[in-house]
Formats: sequence, structure tokens, C-alpha cells
Amino acid sequence: MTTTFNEGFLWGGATAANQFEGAYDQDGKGLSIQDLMPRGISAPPSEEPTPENLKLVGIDFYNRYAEDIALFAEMGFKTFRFSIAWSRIFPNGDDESPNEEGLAFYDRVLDELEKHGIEPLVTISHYETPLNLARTYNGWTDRRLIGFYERYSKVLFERYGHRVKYWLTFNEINAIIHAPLMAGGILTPKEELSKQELYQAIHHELVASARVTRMAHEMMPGSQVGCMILAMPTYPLTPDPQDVLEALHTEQGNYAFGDIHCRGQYPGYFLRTLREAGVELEITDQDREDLKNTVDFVSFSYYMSVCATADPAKNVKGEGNIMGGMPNPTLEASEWGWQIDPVGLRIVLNDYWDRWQKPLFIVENGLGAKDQLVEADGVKTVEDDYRIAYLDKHLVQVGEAIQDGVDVLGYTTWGCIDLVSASTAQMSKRYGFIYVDRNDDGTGSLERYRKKSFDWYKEVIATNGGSL
Ligand code: BGP
Repeated sequence: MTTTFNEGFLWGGATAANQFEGAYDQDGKGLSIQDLMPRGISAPPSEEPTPENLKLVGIDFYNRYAEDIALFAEMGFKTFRFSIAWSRIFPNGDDESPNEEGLAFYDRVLDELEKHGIEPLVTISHYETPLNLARTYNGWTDRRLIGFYERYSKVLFERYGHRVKYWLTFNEINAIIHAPLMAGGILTPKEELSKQELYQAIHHELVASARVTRMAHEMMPGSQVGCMILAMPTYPLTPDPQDVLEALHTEQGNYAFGDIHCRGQYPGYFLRTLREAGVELEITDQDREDLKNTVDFVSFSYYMSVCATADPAKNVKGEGNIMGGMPNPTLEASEWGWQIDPVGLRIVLNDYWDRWQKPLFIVENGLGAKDQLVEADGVKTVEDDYRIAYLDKHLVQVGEAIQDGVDVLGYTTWGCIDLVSASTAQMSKRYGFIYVDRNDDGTGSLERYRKKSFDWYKEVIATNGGSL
């Protein structure tokens, strides 16, 4: 079998602490904003944690990590992406010293990964700002969060730096525009949040990301730090130049985050957007210096593409898609209206490579679907041919992009083990190769079962993509 994937290609899966660890108050963990988000990103947060919030228990990875990592190893994972829960390390976010029990948990996770020869890929902040930082400072609107984030990152680098090479600063950093609470810990309701506050918060995250990138390079020579962008290619709905321009403007909303991380300064088109929105950013000379610390690679999530039009009469919003955008009439969609576009992944890879000339890492991709647990030959499984078809088609396009000359470091499917969905906060939107017995009403044994896609992915990895 021939393969276009380079030797050492990092095949694996991706997760986030708040969506699968559970143990929300175990061993000194403080609350994070997610502990008050039982109904997903669009609903207002609750006052206190409520049992209906599936994230409080998640899939109990906190207590079952060894079993789960063994399953990842059985599939042959080369890498595993997970996030560190900030509120496990600094329960209030602004504490003077870290929580040793929280740190010890990730030591154990890293021990287990090391045992199986799996390279860790760590997200420092994945939609789980400590609640106190949201309540006391209104999240990233406050410049002081830069310092708290630096203190937290420094502790991670000191503790894990000798065994973690790949770091991501903020998950889907551009999502803050559409989901300021989830991605920025900002409690002001989105409709009431001024652009001034929103863009200042974005600026703080960008400076924090750059400062921590520098710190990583100083403290851990040889470390690789990446930004993480929610990629969603936007096609013009028609060849009308106004539609093409509209699509470009939409893309620029996402490009800006990569441009700043890769070029070390604000691009002109972004400054224009700020000017026209009447936003006057508070940028210090030190900020400008800090931003020059560029990342080593660009990572991104990819689920779908969208269309754009300049004609307001034609502008219909897609369903369940936090970034907005119009559905593409030529594509089919998942049960949640996320449009399936494997070729779009090749387009993104070529586009980002041409633009930034940095290695790319696909750190999320996958199909959310309602799975049915069935019994075949006395073994419980899920016949998820639809998931296999989705992943296969996307990976074929990754292979095409590699042949186009794009430097791709690796690929981690989203939710390699079933976990709680970010947008719906439910279990029934599943992505995994491993089925977890937990239902939307919170019932279930938490038992794990290999799906059909488990063996399929194992073969893909074993053949380094040759079986695709
Ligand atoms: C990304 C997030 C993940 C994840 C994924 C799937 O935006 O980084 O946290 O959840 O989307 O989304 P969902 O769970 O809403 O289907």
C-alpha cells in the first residue's frame, strides 16, 4: 500500500477537560465557567452547578484515564490532545500558588501516555476559564488576566516541560467573537457586549498567547507552540464580485488571528475593521513588542465550510453553527446542519500553508452523530459506517494537500472517545471511536465499547494512511 503521509505523522485524537474529565470538584478543583453551562453555548449560565449539567461528571476520564489511554494505544495513537483544566491548577484563577493535587493528576496522565509511547499535545486553555475570573474580572476584558494566564502557564511549563513538546495556547481563539462567554470567560451577555470590550478582550488573549509563546521558548528549548484557529472556509454564494468580497471579509475575520500569531502584528484590514467599528484599542509599546513572538505552527479545527453573500435578502443563517454563515446549496449536512465538505479541508490546508508558511496541525475534525449501540456476535458495538465515510473522505483530502506540498504535522479527530458536546451540552451528539454508555438524562453505566470505526482507524494508523 502506498501512502503520502510522512513517517512520524502524528495520528491521534482530541479532547477537552471540561467535556470529559468530570470530577468537577474533586481534589481541590475550583469551578470553571463550564460548570455553570448546562445547556451549551447559547443559553445563559446557571447560578450554581446543577445536576442536569452533564459536564460535571463528563465521562469520568478523571478516574478512568488509564483504561481510556490503553484504548487509544490499542488504536495505535501517536499523539493525544487534551487540555489542562485551569481551575484544577489554580482553583480561582488568581490564586498565588497552584493546587498540587491538580498538578499530580496530569502527571499521572502523562505517565500513562509515556508508558504507551503517545506524544502529548496540550491545550493550555480550552473554553474553561475559572469561574472566579469570569465573575470578578469579567474574563478577558480585564488586562490582569494576561498575568494570571502567564502564572498558570509558567507552572505548567515548570512541571511538565521536560515531557510535553507540543503546546496550544487557546482553543479556537477566533471563536470569542461569536461565543464571548465560552471562549473569553466574559459574563456580559453577547447582545450587550460592546465591540470596544470584545476587541480589547481579544487583544489581551493575543498578547497572552504571544507572551506565553516566548516563555515556552525560553523555558523549554525545542518546544513547539501553536495557535489554534476555528477554520471555516467561506465561499462566495455567487461569482458576483460583491459576494467574493464578502467571502474574503468573512475569511479575514479568521485570518486575522493567524496573521497576528504568525506575522507578529495587526494586519491592515483588521485595523480598518476596528476603526470603522469605532474601537480604540489600548495597545502598549510592550504589547507591540510581545506580539512579535510568533508561533512555531498553526493548528486548527475543521468541520465545515459556509457561503457568504452581500445580498441581505439571500442571507440565511445555517443551523447550529456558532460562526454563522450561509449553507452551501451543493453540500449535504450532518444532523445538526454542519455542512460536510472534505474538499474544503484541502482548500484550508493549501490556503493556510500559502499564507503563513508554517507547519499545520489538524487538531479537530469529525462527525457528530446519533449512535446506536447494537449487539453483534455477543459484542456490543456501533456500526458507524457514516463516521468512517466522513473521516475517510477528509483524510484522503489531507493526503492530497500533502501532495500539493503542504507541511502537515498530524491529525487528531475530535472527541476520539464520546464526550459531552460543546454546543448542545449533551451526550447524544457523539464523535468517538469509543462509545461511552451515558445518556442525555445523565443515566448510563459509563462503560466503554469499541465502535466499528475503532478498527478502521487502527488500520489507517497501522498503514500510515495507506488503507485510505
Ligand atoms: C469545537 C470545540 C470542541 C468541540 C467541537 C465539536 O468548536 O473546540 O470543544 O466540542 O467543536 O463541537 P460540538 O461538541 O458542539 O459538536
